[in-house]
Amino acid sequence: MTVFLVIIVLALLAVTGWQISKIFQLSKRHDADTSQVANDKDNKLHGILMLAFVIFLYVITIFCFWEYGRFYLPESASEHGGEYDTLMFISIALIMFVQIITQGLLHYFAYKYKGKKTQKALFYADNDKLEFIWTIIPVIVLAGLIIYGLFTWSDIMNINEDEDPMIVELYAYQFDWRARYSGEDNTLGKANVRFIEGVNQLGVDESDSYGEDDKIVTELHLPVGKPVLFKFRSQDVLHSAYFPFFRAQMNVVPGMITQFGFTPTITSEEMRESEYMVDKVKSVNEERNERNKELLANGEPTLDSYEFDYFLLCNKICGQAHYNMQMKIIVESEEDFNAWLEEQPTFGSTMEDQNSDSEDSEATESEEVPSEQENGTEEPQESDAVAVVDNEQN
Ligand SMILES: [Cu+2]
Repeated sequence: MTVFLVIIVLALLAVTGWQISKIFQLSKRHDADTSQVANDKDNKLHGILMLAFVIFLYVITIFCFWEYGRFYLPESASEHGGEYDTLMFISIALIMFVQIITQGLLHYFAYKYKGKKTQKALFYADNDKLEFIWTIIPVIVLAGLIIYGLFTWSDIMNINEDEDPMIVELYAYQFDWRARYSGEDNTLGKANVRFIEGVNQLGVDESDSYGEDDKIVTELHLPVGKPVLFKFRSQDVLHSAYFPFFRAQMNVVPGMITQFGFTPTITSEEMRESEYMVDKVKSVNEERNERNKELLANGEPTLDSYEFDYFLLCNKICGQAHYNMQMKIIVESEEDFNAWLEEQPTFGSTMEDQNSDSEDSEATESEEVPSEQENGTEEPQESDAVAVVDNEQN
């Protein structure tokens, strides 16, 4: 209803404006210049407007850098991140330099050579030398940027298998993530969505012995300074694994495995203590405190105070709760990591537990009738909905 009212008000305002402009035209004196051709006065006004516009652009650019520069990400927390940031910085610096000069010249010339009654434009067909210069300079600069970018790209994307990276699967589904560590053998067991059933949420193949020691977790822990190779798998639609603090992103595509590897260099604790993060957390908490005052006044529950953690996010709009798709990442020392991983149950033991549980419940079900299922209270298995998705892999 509000939208409808706003549209009506806007339409009425437009009609009013149009009517007022007509009144102005009618009320003009008869000897006024009604020609559609621009005169010297018009040209001067437009020349000044051209200059004013480029000055406005420069002012707003400087303001944005000044005001919003603090929203840049902090120093990269991965080994390749530095290379990535340098490439980004050089590209942006070059673009900024060229655009500031060319935009300035463009608008200045529009002002300087504005139309005058007494002046006639010079007919200047072409100049081979000039054209050669303004073609060859961008060609050299762009070729340099592209070659530099390609080298950086292959540096980042080519995983050095000699470094013996730790293999971790990241599994995306609507709307969450799971991580699967490959265990002692550093080899992931085969998986396929057709095997999804009960606690086997990722569809790991029970008959594959490599899968037995795999560990499936809801929180991603990484040892600092150790290369990790992620294998991405999607259960349903296209997702995108996005690690902003590690300068990494990879599409997660149903039916295929994509991969990306990096080496984390800054632990969660170190990042929390960095000057950048201390300031950021402080300002977030100040805002939350302000908000809490309002919430308290309204008798609503207040917000917790914020503490920094790395996050893995989904960067593809994959459905209604896409914004909710995030997984905490903890970068820690190798000892802490090993201690944590030690505590996680293996896939083999989880399946054993399920099998013995179901045997128990089968035994009790035959005694106690009716069971939950017959009452229709049990939720349908997720596997029913996804088993049709073909996700062959090895
Ligand atoms: Cu997603």
